[in-house]
Amino acid sequence: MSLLEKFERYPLTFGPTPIEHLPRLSEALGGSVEIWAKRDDCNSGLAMGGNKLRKLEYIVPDALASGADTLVSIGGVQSNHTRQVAAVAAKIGMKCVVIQEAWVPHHDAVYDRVGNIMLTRLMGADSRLVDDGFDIGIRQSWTDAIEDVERAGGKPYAIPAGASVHKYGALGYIGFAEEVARQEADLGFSFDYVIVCVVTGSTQAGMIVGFAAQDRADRVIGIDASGTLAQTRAQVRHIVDNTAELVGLGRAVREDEIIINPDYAYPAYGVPSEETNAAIRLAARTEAMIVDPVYEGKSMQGLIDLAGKGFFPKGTRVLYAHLGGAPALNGYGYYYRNG
Ligand code: 5PA
Repeated sequence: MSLLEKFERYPLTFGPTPIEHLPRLSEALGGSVEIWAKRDDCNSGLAMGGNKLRKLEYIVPDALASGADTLVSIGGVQSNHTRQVAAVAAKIGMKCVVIQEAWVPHHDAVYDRVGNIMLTRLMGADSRLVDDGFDIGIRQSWTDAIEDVERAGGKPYAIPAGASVHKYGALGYIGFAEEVARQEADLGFSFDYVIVCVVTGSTQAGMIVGFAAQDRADRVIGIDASGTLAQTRAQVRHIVDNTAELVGLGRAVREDEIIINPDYAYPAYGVPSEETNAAIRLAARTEAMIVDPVYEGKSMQGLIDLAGKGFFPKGTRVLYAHLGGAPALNGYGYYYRNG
């Protein structure tokens, strides 16, 4: 039985996302483990999709019921999240204000004009650049924007960074865990590990609660891309506890069921290392699977490094959760000008 039965879902995605085998990447990593990907990057026709749409499916009913006319959210300049909030606002006929903070020390001249932020503006969102640095918590600039909308006579509906500390923010990724179990039944085998990028936390937290119901949450390997491990881990813990309670998991999630590897976030949030860029190129050249320098490139780097170190026993099957994010590549064109 689904943990999500009592929750309303507003469809924003195409439905279950494909799981595909990546034979050339598996071979390039030595051939002793099978690498598969679950393509949440291809989950929707709304502005190129991504993990936030899976989350927002459980938030939109609450936004509609609240009588709001404006979605208000926050992220970095190249935030995928704010792009997806802007997409949802356009789709459901609401206005949208998004605060874009200077989270990343990156100076490509077109950084604030291409990729995610361009799409956000194209969809009619009021995108406001502010100077504050990286932080996954609740921000003054966001609460200011909410008050701004109220002062102008609007009715805001507030969505925190990554939709993560919203009470329904992790439900979508419980759905992911349940979907994987159904797909495994069709495939005739189970995955041994899931690799997922973690920053604001509700993607992995939802997976942890969903897979805890299947007693395999510790097989979800979070790859931190925030560079602020303690805060990200605390936020995942908090979301896991609230969500487990909300859905009636029926038991507490143990500390050893929350796995977050901090080794690939360097040199900083939003800045790819040489190894991140090598991972991006390898995924592109073996499978034409495009990952970004901020999030998925780092979890791909983690997958490659862990496979190389023999972390996954021979013969295991690893499911890489591809959460989207490719539009940000446009803001990093200088790195990839020669491929
Ligand atoms: C993001 C987040 P969580 O924030 O749920 O941990 O997900 C991490 C993540 N992959 C992984 C992609 C492509 C993501 O976009 N993006 C944020 C954004 O503002 O875009 C919330 C940080």
